[in-house]
Parts: sequence; structure tokens; C-alpha cells
Amino acid sequence: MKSYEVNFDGLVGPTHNYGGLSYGNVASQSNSQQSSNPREAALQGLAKMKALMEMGFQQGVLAPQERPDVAALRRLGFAGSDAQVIERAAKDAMPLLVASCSASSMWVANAATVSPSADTRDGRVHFTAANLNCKYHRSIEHPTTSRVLGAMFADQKHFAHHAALPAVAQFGDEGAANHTRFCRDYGQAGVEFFVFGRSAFDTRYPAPQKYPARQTLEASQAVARLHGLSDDGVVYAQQNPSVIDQGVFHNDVIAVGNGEVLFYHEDAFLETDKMLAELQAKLGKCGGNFQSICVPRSQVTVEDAVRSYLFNSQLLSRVDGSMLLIVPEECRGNERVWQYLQSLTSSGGLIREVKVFDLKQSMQNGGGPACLRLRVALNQTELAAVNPAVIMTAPLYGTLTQWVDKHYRDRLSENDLADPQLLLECRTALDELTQILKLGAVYPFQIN
Ligand code: SUG
Repeated sequence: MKSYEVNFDGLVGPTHNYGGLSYGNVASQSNSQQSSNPREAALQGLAKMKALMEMGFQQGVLAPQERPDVAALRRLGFAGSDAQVIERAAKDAMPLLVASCSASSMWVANAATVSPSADTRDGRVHFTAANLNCKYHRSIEHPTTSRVLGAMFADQKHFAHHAALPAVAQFGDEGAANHTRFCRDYGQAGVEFFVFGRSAFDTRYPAPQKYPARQTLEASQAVARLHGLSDDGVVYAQQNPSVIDQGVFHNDVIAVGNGEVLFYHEDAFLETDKMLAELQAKLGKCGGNFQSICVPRSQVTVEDAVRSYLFNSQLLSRVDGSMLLIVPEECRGNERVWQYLQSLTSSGGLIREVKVFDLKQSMQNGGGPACLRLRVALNQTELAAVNPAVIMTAPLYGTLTQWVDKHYRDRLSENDLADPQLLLECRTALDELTQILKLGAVYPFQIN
């Protein structure tokens, strides 16, 4: 049976703004307080989805979340009507209002970890929503994430959903941003590669000194257990703590893999040789031929990687076996990175083409092409069981761009977040969206 890697991209929500909320994420901190353009952000994301669909890749869309999150503000003690809750938060605790308005769910690489059916004990596709508990504004995503994923992948015969791990730092889980799957074919058993930043319980593992390590070894292990992965089908590796301290807050800022290939920076991991040997041996047992492409620091520094987001690219397999890299415009703007990419594609290796996308609105918050997508490997039967309204088509693209044009503002600054009208605009837009994507009631304002 044919199998596919389907990319589900996060649709940018109407409150996209630069809140400076992510300590350790250089772009989020350096663009804090700038005014944003939510309409442009959403259209840039949709343009990428459309382009991939037109290139023949399977493409889906994942809905944004209800923001401002009034229910979250109520949990923090703000009371009264919805408008009063917002007004009081704006007056007494602006950082909490900003956090409750973040459109951060757009970076769906952090929504969940997904294991394809070929890897799991019960032969179903498993999803674990990420608790994202390192940052308050992201820790409030998982309940809605679970409802949205449940509405997209509803058939329990094929799909199993797990609630987020316990919401404590020891189980910090950032989802697929630290998870890569290697395989010969999407429908065959593969090797799931979990990268962690620190261990919560084992002091032998070093930890970064400056910025937080968001993913723990124990969280990765728990997800592997929940999904019923075999020991032979899993490799754990530690991210180099010194790159976390240079702004590599997720592994997908310094490495990307797909199929049999890992594309990574020389400084990305600890004990790299041991890790590569384990990947090679385990993928070999699945009939695969593991290959790695190491980008040397002499050609691209960690700083260049963080600025350009070279590794936050999408590595896509084409039918002829060659690979394509989807990179953000910032890679073209960095001379050394662009030179490296030119030499990579002309070297006769696996990666033959680079396509550049303008995702500046998202990039200014530290979210590149790979952050914006959640990969779900599905066979034909499973793909047919997915809610068809979330699969990208030319008509859906048209409907969604019209929806964005109708509902989104083209400028948003911190003061606008206190506008009670924004809440009404967002709810009207999202109510319409749940009808377009046939999700049913998934948002707190639709349920309570
Ligand atoms: O979690 N930025 C996100 C970016 C996530 C990128 N995802 C991956 N690398 N997979 C984060 O740091 C910034 C929000 C703000 O500052 O307004 C933010 O949440």
C-alpha cells in the first residue's frame, strides 16, 4: 500500500504578535514589541501550503487556537464579563494578557509527537500532545490541540490520542520539534529519533548554563512508551548544551531529517559518532541505509544557523528519490549560508534543489518552515480516514485566503490586544473556520 508524509501546517491565528515571550529564542526576544501583521503572516503560511500542494506533496492544515484565551485569564483570577477580564488583565498584568493572546500554536511542530502505525505496537498512528510547559504562553495550548487533533484524526481504529505529559519541568515536552523519524519507506517500520536537552533525574547528563533546555530525556522516553515503540525502533541523543545557550531552543533549529537522511550541524549533538552508528545500525535492521550530511562549523557557524534558520527547513523526498530543501528567505540573505546551499545542491548529492519562502512574519518570532508543520506519515487507508476538510486543495486555499482577508487585521501592537473588539473579531473568525474545516466545537467559547 502507498504511504505518504503529510505535512499539516499551522494556520497563523488573528492575534499573531511579537510579545517577546520566549527566553532562549533569539528572534522572539529581539523583535519584542514590534508591531505585527497577522494578515500577512497567515497569507505567507498559506502560500507555502499551496506551493507544496502544487509540487505534488500531501498537505493539510491545522487550525489556530482561541486567543485571547479568556478562560486562561479567568484561571489566573481575572473575573467579570469577557471584556472586563481583558480590561483588568491589561490594567494589572499586561504580560499575562500578552501571553494569553499569543498565536504561538501556529508552530505546530510543537503541537504533538506523532508515531506512524508501522512503528507502534497496536498498529495505530499515535499522537501525544506536547505540554510545552517551559513557557506559560505555550503551556495553555495542549487542551485545544488535543481537541483539534481529535477532530482531524477521529477514527479510533486508526488513530490513538494521548493527553499531554504531566505539566512539570521534569517532563518538559516540545513535541515533534525534537523528534525525527527515519525510514526506507513511510509505510515501513522506521527509527524514531528523540533529541533531549537535559535529563530531569540523571545528573550525569550536562545541562545548558544560560538558556532553558525545554525537552527532557524522561519526557521523550514517556512518549516512546505511550506510543508502544520498540527499543530497536528508538534512538535517544542529547543536544549539545552549548548550542542551546547560543539560541538553539529546539533540535529543529540545528538538524532536520527525513527518509534515510539526517542533515545536521557539526555542533548539534553530544557523542555524535555513537549516535550516528546507532542510527545506522537500527535503520539497517529496518532495511534502510542511513545517510548523514554534516554541515561543518567552518562553513556555517551556529550563529549563522540560528540567524538564517538553515536547519529549520523542510527536507522533502521527491518521487525520483532526490531531495528538496524548503528554506526561509533569511538563508538567501546570509552570504555564507547561501554559498553553502549552492555548493550542496551542485555537489551531486541527495539534496538537489532549494526553494525559498518568505515567512518573515513567523521568522521574527523564531518560527521557520519546519516549525510551521507537523508531519504525519500515513498509509492510503489512514489518509482516507482523515477529516477530508483539513486536506489542502485549490478551493480550500481560496476559501482560507478569503477568510483571512475578511477577518484579519494588518497591524497589531501590544495596545491592540486590550481592545475588546479584537476578541469578538477572533471568535467570529474561528467560529467560521470550524465550519470550513468541519471541526465541530473545539474552542472554549464554543464549548462553555
Ligand atoms: O516556542 N516562539 C516559538 C517558536 C517556536 C518554533 N518552533 C520550532 N522550532 N519548532 C517558541 O519559542 C514567540 C512568541 C512571542 O514572543 O510572541 C514564540 O513563542
